[in-house]
Amino acid sequence: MDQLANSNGSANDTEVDVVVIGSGFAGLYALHKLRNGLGLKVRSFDDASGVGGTWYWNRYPGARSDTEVTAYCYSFDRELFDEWKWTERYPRQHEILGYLNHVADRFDLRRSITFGTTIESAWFDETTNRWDIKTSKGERISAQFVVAGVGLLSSTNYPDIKGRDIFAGDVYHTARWPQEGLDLTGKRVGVIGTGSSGTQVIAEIAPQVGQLVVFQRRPQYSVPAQHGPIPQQVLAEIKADYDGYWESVRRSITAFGFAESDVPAMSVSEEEREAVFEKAWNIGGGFRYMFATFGDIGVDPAANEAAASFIRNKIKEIVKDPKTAEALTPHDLYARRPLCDDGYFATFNCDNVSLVDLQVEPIQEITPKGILTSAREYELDVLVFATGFDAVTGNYVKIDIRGRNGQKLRDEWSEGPRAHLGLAISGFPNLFMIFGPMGPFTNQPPAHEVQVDWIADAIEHVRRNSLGSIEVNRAAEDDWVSECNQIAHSTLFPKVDSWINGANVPGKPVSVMFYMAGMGAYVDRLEQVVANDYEGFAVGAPTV
Ligand code: N01
Repeated sequence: MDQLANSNGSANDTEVDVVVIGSGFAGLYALHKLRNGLGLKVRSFDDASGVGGTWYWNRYPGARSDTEVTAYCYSFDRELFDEWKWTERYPRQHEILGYLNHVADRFDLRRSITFGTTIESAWFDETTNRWDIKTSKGERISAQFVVAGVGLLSSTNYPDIKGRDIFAGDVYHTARWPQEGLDLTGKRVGVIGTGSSGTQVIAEIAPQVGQLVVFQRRPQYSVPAQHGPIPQQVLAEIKADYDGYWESVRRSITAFGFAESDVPAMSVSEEEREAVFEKAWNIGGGFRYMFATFGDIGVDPAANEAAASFIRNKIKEIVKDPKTAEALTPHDLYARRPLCDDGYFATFNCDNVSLVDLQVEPIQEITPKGILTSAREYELDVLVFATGFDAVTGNYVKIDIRGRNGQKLRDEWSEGPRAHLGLAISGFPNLFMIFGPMGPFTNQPPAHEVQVDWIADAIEHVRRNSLGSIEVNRAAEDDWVSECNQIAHSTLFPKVDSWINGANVPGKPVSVMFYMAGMGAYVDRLEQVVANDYEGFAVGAPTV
């Protein structure tokens, strides 16, 4: 093993084949595939002090996957799938982090990862066709390829609310929760934000805290997760046809591992529709509710309204105080990332929980004592920002990435990101992204595997043919960007502001950032590019 360590990526190598950025689901698999699979010399970097990516950072109470775990794991190793025993259908953060640590050990990945180290810059050198990479520790590494698994939802978003620094209590962001945990018993806690993170943390901490004040800007549609053990029958079916199951995940729209519906919502009677929604409500899962009930909730306004109105009625049934129920009820399109929760709406029936509707009383400032809205001051001991992320592009633009002619990625994306197939950028040769902009809008782990496998094949293609570089053509990228735009605008998602289109971060260009034709169509396109000898990509001769 030591010999292997010396030959293909140890922490002292400054000249490597590949630098992988990040050690979450994406980065770990990339390291495994490229180092253990292709035998390349690889070094990985992570600013965290351990593996896990999003599951390393998001340690807030209630944090767990809301994708059923039978599709929220790796598929590349059947033994790994069989040996790891998940306890729940939607595992909690510590269990997923345990799994990723197990993967790091099982495949001997840690020795190639430098933790606690940020990649500060990556500049492409056209004379050598290599990337010159600088780290926060002052190290310089030369790599032929860079593979970025920096996280879609990782760069934290703190809203610019006056006074954050003068609050006398403690301030936390859900995605930077203290490793040692927090004792919130009896405390007066304010939570700003009611997305996936907010709804989870709110429902979880309500029973512990003294008082919980939820500051809500826009209400959310959410359905129950219906936590519980993994149905044994589901596991047995997967194990009986392991390859067939994963192939069906990769050929589906969402890659969530359930059967999606192609029935138009308006093609059935109202009674039937309600029964379908009721059944999905009882089975649980946000993506299931949106994609397994009917095939057109994301595209047809009438279908969307039917799904939305069912949730609105449920909120009215669950929340006892009519004024609170109304404030919690969304009236816009059901076209943000679909949520599921663990008793979120019922939490507002607890005596110690109150809702502040920021549309009625906006926040004016944070004071030393708490939050001052236009109506009053709320005194707090702890303030939690569940305000999400500078999604998709945030972690890329933090790095000083420069491609051909010193072109800065930040400038290239100043009016919104551009990329080909969610994994390559014109003008930035030998740089690959895992789940970069214009990638599929799907469950991530299966998509990571598909992309990493494709990237590994592309790298292998360059090396096998003794080429120096591979780079997407501007024209191919233009076509993909316009296709992504066209597809997205045939759905309802761009009509609602959210992180999906960059609208959650003030000043960020609002733009299409996903390929919304589904995973199956995406896989077809990746295969087509390879079948046509890397159509749309230019390969360059090596430099000597
Ligand atoms: O972030 P969000 P998130 N004043 O952007 C509010 C994944 N994820 O961390 O709705 C007041 O969705 C904002 O208000 P509004 C998942 O993909 C998965 O919750 O924009 N409020 C919103 O309520 C998810 O979609 C899991 O009006 C402000 C909230 O903050 C994605 O990460 C768990 C504000 C942000 O919601 C992001 O989820 C967690 C301001 N100035 C995350 N600025 C699971 O798998 C923002 N807000 C379960």
